[in-house]
Amino acid sequence: MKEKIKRRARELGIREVGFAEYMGRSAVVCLFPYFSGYEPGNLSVYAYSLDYHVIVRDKLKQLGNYLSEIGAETVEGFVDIGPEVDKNLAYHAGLGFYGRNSLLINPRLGSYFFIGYILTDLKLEPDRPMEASCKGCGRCAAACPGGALDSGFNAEHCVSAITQKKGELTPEEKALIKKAGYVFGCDICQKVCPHNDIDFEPMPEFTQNQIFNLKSEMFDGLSKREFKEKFGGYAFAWRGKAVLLRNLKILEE
Ligand code: B12
Ligand code: SF4
Ligand code: SF4
Repeated sequence: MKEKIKRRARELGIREVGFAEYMGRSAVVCLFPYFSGYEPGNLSVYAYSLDYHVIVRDKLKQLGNYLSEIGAETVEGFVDIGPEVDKNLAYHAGLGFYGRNSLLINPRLGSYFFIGYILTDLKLEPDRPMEASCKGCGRCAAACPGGALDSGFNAEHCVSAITQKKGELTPEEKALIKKAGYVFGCDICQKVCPHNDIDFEPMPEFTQNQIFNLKSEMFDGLSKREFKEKFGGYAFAWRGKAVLLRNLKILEE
């Protein structure tokens, strides 16, 4: 049955699938590679395409339909807001190992992928965690502008987290955004990682409708409704216009 599920997943463009156990249910865990190259601009690569939540959920729905066809009574798909930490489940499903940069790394894909999973009542033998491990070169920690990887992972010093924070930022936080040069997200600890020195095809869905660079004038004068209509389909819009304009002001000063 696992092979049948993997075959259907491949037909849907999902090449990396693993199986784990979660609270008495089976988890079908899938990786969604999104790296389409670095483009000049102030967005991190994961924010170039239309919102990954929508793309991943749609793929999981299609795979879930197949699970129902082969006898599943319960099928629930999750990305980002499920009951388990996504990386943890993918790790236990044998899909990768933890990098010092705190991300999950897959030997064939590096770290530029999203994780989504389906919880189901189908009885599927769990896979085992991978033996491989991060090269431990320390380049990610050395390159991190906020020192967020000096000891474990400290989200308070992570530029990706700061760009997504609402409200007024401290002078230190503003300086970090300026130093890193990102208006949304941050790729620095992935850019320097040797595990990402590989070639692979991203899923085509992540290469369409891309935006690489934001400017204040794109949002100035837009009402909330207009902003939502124009940019609501992108992950960078989820914290709203004010957060983006605040970050852009820091970068454009
Ligand atoms: C909140 C969040 C963030 C916050 C982090 C807050 C925090 N405190 O961790 C911020 C905004 C900083 C963030 C940034 C990014 N994120 Co994020 N984020 C999430 C989210 C939604 C939840 C993470 C969470 O709550 N963790 C809670 C803590 C407790 O979990 P944890 O730190 O991972 O540790 C647990 C396990 O992983 C495990 N564990 C940790 N280390 C180790 C080591 C070993 C050896 C073992 C066995 C276990 C283990 O034990 C812990 C307890 O369960 C996840 C999706 C999800 N629901 O899981 C995406 C997710 C982790 N993010 C993702 C991405 C892509 C990013 C960015 C690259 C985006 C960007 N370009 O800016 C950056 C990377 C920053 C970095 N260096 O990690 C992807 C990662 C894919 C991957 N290859 O790993 C995820 C999985 C989203 C997805 N569905 O694909 N993120
Ligand atoms: S995403 Fe950027 S700020 Fe966050 S840990 Fe990686 S390099 Fe540091
Ligand atoms: S940069 Fe080096 S230490 Fe950091 S995650 Fe990659 S291999 Fe591991």
